[in-house]
Amino acid sequence: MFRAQDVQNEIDQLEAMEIQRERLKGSPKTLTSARGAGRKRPLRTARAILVDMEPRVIDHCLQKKKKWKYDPSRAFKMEGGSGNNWAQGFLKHGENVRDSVLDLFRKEVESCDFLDSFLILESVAGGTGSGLGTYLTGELKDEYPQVCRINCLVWPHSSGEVIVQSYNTVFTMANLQEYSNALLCLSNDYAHSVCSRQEKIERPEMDDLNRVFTRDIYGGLLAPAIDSSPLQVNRAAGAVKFLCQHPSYKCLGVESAPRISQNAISFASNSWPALLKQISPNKSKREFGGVQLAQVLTLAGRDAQEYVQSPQRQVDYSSPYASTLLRFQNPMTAPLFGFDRTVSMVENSARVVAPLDVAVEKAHGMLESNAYVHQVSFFIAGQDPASQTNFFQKIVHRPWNVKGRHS
Ligand SMILES: Nc1nc2c(ncn2[C@@H]2O[C@H](COP(=O)(O)OP(=O)(O)OP(=O)(O)O)[C@@H](O)[C@H]2O)c(=O)[nH]1
Ligand SMILES: [Mg+2]
Repeated sequence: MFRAQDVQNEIDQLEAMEIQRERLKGSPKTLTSARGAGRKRPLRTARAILVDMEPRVIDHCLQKKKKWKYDPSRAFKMEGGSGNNWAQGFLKHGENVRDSVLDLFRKEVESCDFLDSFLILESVAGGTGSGLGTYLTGELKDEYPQVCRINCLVWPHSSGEVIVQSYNTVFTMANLQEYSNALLCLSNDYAHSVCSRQEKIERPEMDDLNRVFTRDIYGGLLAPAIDSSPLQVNRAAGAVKFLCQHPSYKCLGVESAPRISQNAISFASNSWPALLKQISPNKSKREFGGVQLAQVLTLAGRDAQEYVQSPQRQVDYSSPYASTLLRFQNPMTAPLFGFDRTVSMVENSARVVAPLDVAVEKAHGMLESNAYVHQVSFFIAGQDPASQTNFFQKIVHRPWNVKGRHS
């Protein structure tokens, strides 16, 4: 499954930068203050639950201990994986592991002072993230109906990494439409192009793509921000409530600025209008077409509040296409990712339509030629062949009259 540790890594980096800044200022809070000098801070534990149907990735995550660690008692792993088979993840592993995994959730939830939402990280191409991730999201909906579920879905490269990725993608999207509050679609193709074109990385690796996603997710949804409207949308669940007001429209896309190479950070000087221009809704409309329903823009930087509240801002930024909510980070918060100013935009728009259209069409093509149908049929054995086909039809057709949506 998609590696949640990268989100935490990024948060650590932010904290390290803040410590460095405090250190330069000579603040008594720093680690090198007279009392704390030379002392090692205890490792923090991620508030996360790791689930996989094969041990490799989880073992790797548990071994990694830098400034923080995962709690092994919050990890659930099995042997064998799901063989890129959505049905195996959903129909077989789902029921088998349900009680054990929900027990881990219960323990974690009980240890929370405040529970905003579940952030579920999964890829949609393999069998575990897509199938089991979908099943567990449905169970979380039943167990914790009041808690917002945000699924961060990593879409595979369109060149095709997994032969049945179109099935897996369509099944996941169709079911999560019902189980989730928001589907944040993160495309490996897009992250790859950000890394190679904008960040000038010659051969982007998974870690590079994950860094792009982490920044988007953190900057757009997780970093606490203040909203000057009466809505007070300062946390992820609030932002989702604003973005996904209609239950049929849950697909979100995300964009951040600046996107420049690591080496250029110290030379970068970005004004708010310049940053906003980089993620301008006009550009988004031009590129993705269709309707944009809502946007949450988060500005992070010491003068973000002044800018958001300045009359000049109205001129610099306005979206004729979507209801827009502007948020800003507390001026005392460290700037994000080493930049003095960053802007992140999460939007409910037609972004997902084109890639989803491709996935639906490919899945239909495969279905028509009966390709890999046996994978799913096997798990619904005992039903007559007609109902097995119905199972496909129901899922493939269900909510995704894609071309009719958003446009
Ligand atoms: N961006 C990114 N994509 C990843 C990462 N790990 C896997 N993927 C993508 O996820 C897809 C493969 O899915 P996996 O997550 O490996 O599969 P799984 O959910 O473990 O399912 P099974 O292997 O069938 O048990 C491919 O499209 C990969 O490119 C990651 O760390 N970052
Ligand atoms: Mg796997």
